[in-house]
Amino acid sequence: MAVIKTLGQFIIEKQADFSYAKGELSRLLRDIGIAAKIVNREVNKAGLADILGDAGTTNIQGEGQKKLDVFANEQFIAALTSGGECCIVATEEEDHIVQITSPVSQDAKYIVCIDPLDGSSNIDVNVAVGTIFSIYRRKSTDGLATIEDVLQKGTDQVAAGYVIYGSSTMLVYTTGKGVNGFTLDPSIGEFCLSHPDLKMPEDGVIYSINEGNYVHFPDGVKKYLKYAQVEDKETNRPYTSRYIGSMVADIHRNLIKGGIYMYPTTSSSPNGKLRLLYECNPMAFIVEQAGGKATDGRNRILDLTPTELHQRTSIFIGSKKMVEKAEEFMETYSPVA
Ligand code: AHM
Ligand code: MG
Repeated sequence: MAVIKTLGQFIIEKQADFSYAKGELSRLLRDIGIAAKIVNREVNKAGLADILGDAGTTNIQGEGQKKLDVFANEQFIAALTSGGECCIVATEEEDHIVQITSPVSQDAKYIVCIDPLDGSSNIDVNVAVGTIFSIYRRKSTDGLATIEDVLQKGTDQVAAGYVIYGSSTMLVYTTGKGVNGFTLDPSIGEFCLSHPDLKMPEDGVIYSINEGNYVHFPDGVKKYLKYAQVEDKETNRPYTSRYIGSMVADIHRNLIKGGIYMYPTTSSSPNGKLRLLYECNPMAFIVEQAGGKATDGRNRILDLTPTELHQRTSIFIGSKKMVEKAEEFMETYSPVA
């Protein structure tokens, strides 16, 4: 009989990899895993909202029903606050950083950037959504940690991961030593190692982009899309188009099957739509660790310098060869002015 390895067991086994950590990072990852299970429970019940009470209404216990993205945000902040290993949470849901000032947490070593529920517009229609997180070591050595501790480059991440609430729920993470995926077994309530040492195919045939924005795309992207749609047996074209509209789900599929996900600049979002700190950097770290590539069309995502909390960037992420081909088109047809 195959032996099941839970996320908790796996994290403890891997603790030896962190020469600098004394279990804090392991505890932080475990806390995120626990919060993810609670969010999963609520996401699973989302379709019952009309029966149990909609957002903004009052439930039977007299408590207000919360929108799921607000619920997820509170859940992760609560888990990170009570865990004592994190001094700042930077989240998509809050305009400013959340400093955790309790005596145990204010000197904690780690910073967490998180998108608690990405793709939340998909919830109402029972389509996969996700959580994305990124962990940095605090740089400052005294006083309360500040925004400067948060504005670190993607290359400084010590861990990153995502949770996909899909047809099954998975947690995928990296600490810079490869990528491992865990599937939630609802019967025992544990994330179990199901995808050890995930590797992304070097090439693929799937492209994921909101093609409705075509007229607003840079010429490099328009030409790449035409390239993707031309028949050529040798390079398996035309490619297949798949776009869920949940970054986690689109990238997760491409990570396993091979493919490219693009959210370029558009004329209405001249800096791109997706956020560097809690969407692009963590996904870029995971994809690179799996052998893929992530750029803004020209520069490596992980090398970008963040200057503000909710900074946006364009992103081309996925199988190495596909991203390199898209970059070639950007260089030729959308050179830097
Ligand atoms: P959100 O953080 O408001 O949920 O937006 C992020 C999402 C991504 O998950 C997804 O890939 C993208 O936005 C979809 O955007 P669009 O609807 O413009 O295609
Ligand atoms: Mg988001």
